[in-house]
Amino acid sequence: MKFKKSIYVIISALFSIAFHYVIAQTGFSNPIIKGFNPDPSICRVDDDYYLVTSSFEYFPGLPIYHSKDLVNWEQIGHCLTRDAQLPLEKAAASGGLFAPSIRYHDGLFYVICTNVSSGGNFFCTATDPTGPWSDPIYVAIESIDPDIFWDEDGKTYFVTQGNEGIRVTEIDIKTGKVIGPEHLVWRGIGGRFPEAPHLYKKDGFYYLLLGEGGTEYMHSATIGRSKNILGPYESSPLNPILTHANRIGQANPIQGVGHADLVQAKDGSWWLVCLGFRVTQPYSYYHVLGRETFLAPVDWPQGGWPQVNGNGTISLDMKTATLPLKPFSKPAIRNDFDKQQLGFEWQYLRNPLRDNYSLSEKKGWLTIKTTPNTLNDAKPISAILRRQTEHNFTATTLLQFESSKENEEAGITLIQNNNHHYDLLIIKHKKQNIIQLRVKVGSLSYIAAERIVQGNQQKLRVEGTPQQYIFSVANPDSENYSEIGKLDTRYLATEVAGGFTGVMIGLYSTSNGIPTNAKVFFDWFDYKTI
Ligand code: 6LW
Repeated sequence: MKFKKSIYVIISALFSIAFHYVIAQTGFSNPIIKGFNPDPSICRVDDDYYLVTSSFEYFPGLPIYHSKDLVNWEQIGHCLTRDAQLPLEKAAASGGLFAPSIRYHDGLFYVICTNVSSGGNFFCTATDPTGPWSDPIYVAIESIDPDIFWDEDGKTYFVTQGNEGIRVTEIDIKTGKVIGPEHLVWRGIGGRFPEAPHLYKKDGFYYLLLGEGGTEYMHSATIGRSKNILGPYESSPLNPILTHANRIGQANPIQGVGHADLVQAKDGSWWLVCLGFRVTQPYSYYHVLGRETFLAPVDWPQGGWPQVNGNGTISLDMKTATLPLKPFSKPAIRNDFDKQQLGFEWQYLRNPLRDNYSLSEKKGWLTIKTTPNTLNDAKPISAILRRQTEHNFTATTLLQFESSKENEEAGITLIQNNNHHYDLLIIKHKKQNIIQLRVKVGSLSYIAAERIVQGNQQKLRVEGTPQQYIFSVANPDSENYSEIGKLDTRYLATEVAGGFTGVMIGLYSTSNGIPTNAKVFFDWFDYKTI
């Protein structure tokens, strides 16, 4: 009997080792969500993971992603899809929605966020993370980076950033009403901008995870713990538990890592999602893709401190065992505009002028009506935009432009914000169609190249490399692209343009200040990454 039992123990141990090395897969690539997707927050419901990132002045707001394995993610919707939920009229570039948090409690999903341009802190709820989400329930606490923590005694706390440190305040979860005093609970380890708080309870301790150092090259994640939710919090001896602002991080192509959230997988393993940015090359100190979402394994022994990926750094090529991988199918390169709605990847700048877009007016084409507002205005414009997700990409569109007026133009733009964009456009001048490559970098604005083209249809193409964007055109039936010009990527970098977003690729039309309501048609849009 004893012998049988030990054979059984040995066989199951062998199975578990085989599972670890054979079934659990080894290695994954970072970032897990590419292009402008900062401030990630994550929650798990059984075998499913949900993640939300910030979206600033873009509409709809707060993309929501789903995964079965933490490595492969698919967007399933947005939290804020109705104008009433997301007023963005007053949102300048990088205004609007700051860092969100996503939580699941008692059968309800919660997204907690701040609209810094209107209304402040709020949370929304949904029974299904694909939506619909409730209207915002506002919470009268001035701050950013809010989270909600449900304590075991039934009390609910709003956890937020504060200039002095992290604050914890009891609220009524039904109404959002503040029902207790604000407590400053921890200042972190002394880095600038203690923010991005998330609170967890484990092994009898409250753990408070922070971002510190600001969201640039000094960024980090730190953690403290306390037996009492209101503190005092003791700093981890491993702090900062994540940063590249040190010697081992100095040559890393990922910089600015910080602003993190923790999640425990069903198998008991712990993981961290965080933001970081890929510089255009090591030591270049320019990034154009915005802050993206990264994943790292966490070792968190019982009663001990969490340790991120061994030494508190992450890499593009992560050599670590993952959960069994469940990839999604890859998105198609071509968007033919033959569906009734645009895909989740498309965004508007501020609340959309809905009458200006149609997918049915000219079948199989996207119709965009011009507005007087231009790409230089911090206003709603006539454009659909998607993230640049890799340094190396090709974006191409076929456009039909039938304007007879000199104030009307349409084209493809690479836009970091309304003061920093490169536009490849078609415009009428002396009855001729002219292609222009236009630069807007702060107070500098000029036409870098121009050329007369024949006919009303043109293919416009942008190729991206880490250092340059290459702009070219071709006739509708030709694959023979002719180069219009090259521009440096660095002048669209966050280090030049400022702000919290990343480069977006847009299809747009404008009537340059004069209300004319012309129409421009886009047949398809190809986006290919290399
Ligand atoms: C966000 C703050 C931050 O609210 O940047 O990286 C701000 N961290 O936590 C905007 O994303």
